[in-house]
Amino acid sequence: FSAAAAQNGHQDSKFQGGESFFRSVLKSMEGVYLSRNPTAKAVMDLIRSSVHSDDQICYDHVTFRTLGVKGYGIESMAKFFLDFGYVERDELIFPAKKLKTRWFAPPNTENSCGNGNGDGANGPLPRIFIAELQVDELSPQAQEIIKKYTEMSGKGSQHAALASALGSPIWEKPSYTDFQKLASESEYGAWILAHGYAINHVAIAAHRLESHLKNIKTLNQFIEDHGYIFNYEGGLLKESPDGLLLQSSVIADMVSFEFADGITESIPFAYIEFVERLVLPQYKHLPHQEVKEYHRRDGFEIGNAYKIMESTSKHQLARRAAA
Ligand code: OOG
Ligand code: NI
Repeated sequence: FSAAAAQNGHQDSKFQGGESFFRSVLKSMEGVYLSRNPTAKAVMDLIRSSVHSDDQICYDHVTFRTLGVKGYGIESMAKFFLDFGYVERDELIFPAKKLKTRWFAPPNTENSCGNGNGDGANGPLPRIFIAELQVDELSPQAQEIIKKYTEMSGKGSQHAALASALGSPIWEKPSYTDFQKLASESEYGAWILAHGYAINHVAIAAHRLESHLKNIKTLNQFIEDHGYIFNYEGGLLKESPDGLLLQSSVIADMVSFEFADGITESIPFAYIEFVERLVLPQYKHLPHQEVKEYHRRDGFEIGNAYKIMESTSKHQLARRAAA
């Protein structure tokens, strides 16, 4: 492994354990995401159908949302990934959203994107981004609602990966009243109450596509031309201060959800994101075919993330209703 990777803060971690099993779990999580979010699936199919036949979609990262109640937070979901060789990386704090997040770098496997090794969950392993709602900072009423559901789940949080792979929250369905009350204070919390450990979004690595769509601006335009509605919070393209991390997202799908008290309502589920990681200035001279993922801008950016997470907000979703 190269010195360049080390300089970039990239740790060389080896995959641990049964890779086929790990990928089966990841594929099940992906299956839940694709089957319940028709827009995410359609956008992926659109990209696949438009690029040349040997092109593949690589996932930049996969995101989960958790509740900051002891035993239910970031660590509950992280455990599965750490057990197979993922490495803990940076924490980001979002005071205005009462959120804390951490991301995890994937271990090395043989798969690289675009060479016939497989795409999606079969491709290069994605970064894992896990958010945690700081429940202690919410009102006593909101805390009470959340704790009612976490408590009824017993030891369920020890099986977060299983819950995600099955698409089944570890607690019983919320009542519409509880969901609404919590949503009025934290839409983020209400989302977790309804969907639990299901994948919140998958981000496609634009820079790993082979066609002209590898430029995120071209990709955004292409998808928008097909009628999909982007999250315009802070503008369509979210750009890190160093200019090297570019992100955008199509707003979440609405799904029909049957609450415990028999009420059925349409609520936001998952969304799809796009990421372009530019080559770091010190590797600008490298010929394109020699550029590896670790030569590119790594990590996440707080300013971008604040805007991306609005992809499930009422405010952004109203834009589709108006379109
Ligand atoms: C997380 C949003 C942040 C990113 O790539 O910065 C994010 C969320 O919606 O919970 O995914
Ligand atoms: Ni993301």
